[in-house]
Amino acid sequence: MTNVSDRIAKLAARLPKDFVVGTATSSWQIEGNLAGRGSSIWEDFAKAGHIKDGSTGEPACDHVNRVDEDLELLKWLGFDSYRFSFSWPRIMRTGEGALNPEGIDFYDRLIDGLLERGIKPAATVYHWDLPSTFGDKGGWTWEPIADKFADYAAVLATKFADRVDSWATLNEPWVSSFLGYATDIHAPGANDQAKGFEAAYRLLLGHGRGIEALRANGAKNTGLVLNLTTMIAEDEGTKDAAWLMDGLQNRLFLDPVAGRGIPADVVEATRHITDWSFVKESELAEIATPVDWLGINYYTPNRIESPSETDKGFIVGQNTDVYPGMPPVNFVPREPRTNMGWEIDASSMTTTLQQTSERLPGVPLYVTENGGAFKDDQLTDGFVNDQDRMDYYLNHINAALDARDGGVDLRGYYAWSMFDNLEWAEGWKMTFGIVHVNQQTMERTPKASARMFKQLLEQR
Ligand code: IFM
Repeated sequence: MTNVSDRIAKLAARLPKDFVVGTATSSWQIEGNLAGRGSSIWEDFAKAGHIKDGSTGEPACDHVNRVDEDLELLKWLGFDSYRFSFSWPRIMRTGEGALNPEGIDFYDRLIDGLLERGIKPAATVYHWDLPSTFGDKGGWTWEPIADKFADYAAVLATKFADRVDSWATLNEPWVSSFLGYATDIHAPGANDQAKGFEAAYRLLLGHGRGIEALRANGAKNTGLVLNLTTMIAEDEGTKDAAWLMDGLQNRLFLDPVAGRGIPADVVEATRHITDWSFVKESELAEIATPVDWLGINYYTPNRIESPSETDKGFIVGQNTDVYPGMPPVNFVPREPRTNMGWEIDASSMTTTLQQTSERLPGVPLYVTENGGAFKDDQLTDGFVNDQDRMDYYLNHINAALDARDGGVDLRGYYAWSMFDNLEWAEGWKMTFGIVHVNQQTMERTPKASARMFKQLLEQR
């Protein structure tokens, strides 16, 4: 293998100057300072014992208290943009009503600090930390939630639209609905397949109303972030299942946004689970409000084959639960895999980007998350030599540029994540950061992969 410096130089040579390179985080995963805000469904979920290592959200990466240090680190690394999310209960403790001045101050400091350092703030309105007050009422299955979300988006735009460069309404609504409502892998853990579909729909409606509210209050450059991927059928017998899985994860979100409504094959395949009576034509029109851009979070392809006597896939036990309506299949991720067990296949990212640009023609795309948790994350003698992660990034950024060279209107790429952080129900067990965070002292140490980004951005 050519050495890393040569690979960085080659990549830098093909990286367009106007191609945005950034890194991403989310509020619950890094902020901490729970006393400074209202409660979210993730604290409730943590208290109920659902987080593998007993993490609670406090101190996470203690980012609220260390924001200046973190901003300096971002500047040192040379990123063009930083993607972060607002914590809804930090803006309004109960999700509505009086603003929380401490929370507004924090995001003012973060956004101003980014701008002072020449880094574009890329904000996400909702990355999963729903106020507990709304969670108690049914969360994303509670009918008024889309309007509550639009009101919250309006508050954010009023306060920050003058300085935020780009806005995403939601991060990965598929995860919110099917991990949080169809199963109990994520908060709130409703474990009800029908609720999974209703939550997906109300999230989409929240997106449609949220984007209108953002724009009405001055926000520019507004979009949505979906976790999309390529479904690979390993045998003839799983071709239909792969298409349905594509429907459940990709088309269920892309089609309504593109104005094509809920995919008919998904409705048909899930009639025994839900009657879809919550869908209204007039609301589909709101969901189809054109977006300025679409973000794609890509990590791994979904490779499936017909079930056999021997379980081959690592998530066979839970396989179709997160895809309600799917026939039994085995997930068969190939080697190499990340610590999460996710197959590493950069070429599938190129395919996902090409496919999405065909499904949503004319809309600029961004890779808003991409990265991996790896075994070589360990801090040794003050250094983390995360060769696996560097290899992953070099291959995937090249794959993203392949899609761009092939005609996809891809405008940027964000590495997930800036920090080792709370990987939701996995707690600290899975670390995706390019910067190591010592869980006791909170000391930040840039890994080799962080230095790789610095070199890449300097050489571009
Ligand atoms: O950590 C998450 C992030 O919050 C959303 N996208 C996937 C990442 C890795 O699982």
